[in-house]
Amino acid sequence: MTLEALIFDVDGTLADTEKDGHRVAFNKAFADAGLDWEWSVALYGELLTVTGGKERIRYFLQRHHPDFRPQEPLEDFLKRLHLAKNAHYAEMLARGEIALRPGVRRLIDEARAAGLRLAIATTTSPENVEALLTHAMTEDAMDWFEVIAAGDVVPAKKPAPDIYHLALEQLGLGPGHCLALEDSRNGILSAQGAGLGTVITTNDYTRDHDFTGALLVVDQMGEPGKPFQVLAGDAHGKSYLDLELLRKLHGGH
Ligand code: XBP
Ligand code: MG
Repeated sequence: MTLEALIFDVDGTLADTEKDGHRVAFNKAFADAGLDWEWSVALYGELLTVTGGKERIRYFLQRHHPDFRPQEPLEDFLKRLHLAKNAHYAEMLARGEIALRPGVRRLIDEARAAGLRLAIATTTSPENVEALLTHAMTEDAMDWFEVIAAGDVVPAKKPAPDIYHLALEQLGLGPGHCLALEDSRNGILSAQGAGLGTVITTNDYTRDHDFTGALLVVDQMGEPGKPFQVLAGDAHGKSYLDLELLRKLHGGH
């Protein structure tokens, strides 16, 4: 089966958005709202087991502030706080504070030049995807991705396969013609649930996750002269992730 499309996760895969992006933005939104909550790097690692910003705040309240009662219905409170967080996140991106991970731009340029189709399957909102792509990739990067499956458009977020099912449906392709690029346990469960072969680039939060069944697990995509570290799988003698390696991984799966 030919490889026709690459489907990218966003947070943690395209950029290290969690520790220095979303986490910091959540804390700013809490401070703005007069809440004395502070999500440390370690606590945020625990909270990341829950995908989705609103869902993450709800989980935090259940576990750490079970007696907290907002002055408005909980759903409205979560929505408002989450919007405030995303406003801070967008501002951070506009200030150029978050860059793409090594090798991402190179791989995407190579895939585009080779005529591969590109898609996104993420838990975060379409607005956050747009902010990241336009500020960290390039101004018209939204046009590079034929399909952007994002946010609350599906009933269940990752690790459910819904968002990948939606991306495949919109691409009009079966999973055998695509590969997913992910960074987390919830991400690989979602991609594999939709029948996709998956390549993992880990980050500080996900290095120890269980990536059983991944085609390859590396610590980054790497660049010529900036090799990745292979954590599991066969890198076919390569030191960075390129199309040739992706095609080999795809062919063997
Ligand atoms: C990662 C997530 C998101 C982000 C925060 O999604 O779980 O919740 O942490 O973004 P993915 P939101 O790895 O699938 O891109 O606050 O917009 O949910
Ligand atoms: Mg991710």
